[in-house]
Amino acid sequence: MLEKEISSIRRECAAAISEAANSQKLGEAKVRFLGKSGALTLLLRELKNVPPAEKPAAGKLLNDIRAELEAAFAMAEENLAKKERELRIAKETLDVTLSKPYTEYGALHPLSVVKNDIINIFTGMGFEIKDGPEIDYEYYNFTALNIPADHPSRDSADTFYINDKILLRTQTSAVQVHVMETQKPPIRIICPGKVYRPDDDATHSPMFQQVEGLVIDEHVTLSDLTGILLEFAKKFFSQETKIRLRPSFFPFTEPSVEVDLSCAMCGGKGCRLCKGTGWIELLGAGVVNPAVLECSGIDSKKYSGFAFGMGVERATMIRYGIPDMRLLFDNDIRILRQFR
Ligand code: 2NM
Repeated sequence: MLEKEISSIRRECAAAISEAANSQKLGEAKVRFLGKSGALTLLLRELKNVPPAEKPAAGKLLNDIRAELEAAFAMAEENLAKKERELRIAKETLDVTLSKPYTEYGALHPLSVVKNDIINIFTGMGFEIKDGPEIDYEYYNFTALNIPADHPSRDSADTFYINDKILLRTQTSAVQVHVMETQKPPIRIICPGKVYRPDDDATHSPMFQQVEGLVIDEHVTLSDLTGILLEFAKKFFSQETKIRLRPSFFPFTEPSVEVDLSCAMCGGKGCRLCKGTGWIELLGAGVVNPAVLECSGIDSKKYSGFAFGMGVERATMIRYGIPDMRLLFDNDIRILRQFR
């Protein structure tokens, strides 16, 4: 009796499996035979009506057929899944010759381009990049640079103070003091970075970027400075660029100079960019004041140095003829697109 039912379930199940055209149909068939109220489950419930003597054999028979059916379903599931996967792959096509959807490319901000250019020119001449804290002691920003206690640049109208002794650096030369304190000459470094001053108009921003350079070794002179800056000017603007040094004053250099570049836009004839003079001021520089060297423990009888500083925003405005610094910080997409 039991054997007959089992063999008919086995037959029906085999038929159902071979008829199942897809995974879903197969799943439904599995429920019909092995589910909570499936044919085999119902048969298992009949076990309680079997005479005790026949129970062990009947139980084994039912367990065997259950295992057999489960295995049959598992194999069929695997076969169907494989067939369906192959079918899907065969149907899928990828036309690699189709043009892709329009992509808007990003680009470096002009300030980053210019800063990188400046850095690359100087590292190409053997300068090392150094950075330091944007919040620093007034000692590093002023005192160690020979800037007197009553100097106007120390006023709270020209410097952001955190407290009496701590401020937002106004120049990256503060970093150079840290280097001079801890490193023996020869020193050949540039210090790119953000600096802060309470100015805000078409040519000043409360945050701007500087690149300052410092070379200290034996027998370093103003001629070395001139040569390095001429080379920089040619690489940054064009091979035709000339430089001009005018006397100036900084507490940290002696002598001090302002460095002008011949106007690349008009070739020196005079135009809007150079305001008719043929020259554009880009840098401050000079021979490092011996007092600055001594203050950081460098023997000024043995060593001398030169230093220079320039604003990245100003260099960017000059290179691209940008009339207002705020255009570089507004991030108006119509401006930025022009630098892609
Ligand atoms: C400038 C102009 C002139 C300068 C001086 C030093 C140091 F640390 F050696 F004293 N660093 N940078 C310097 C000199 C910076 O920027 C307009």
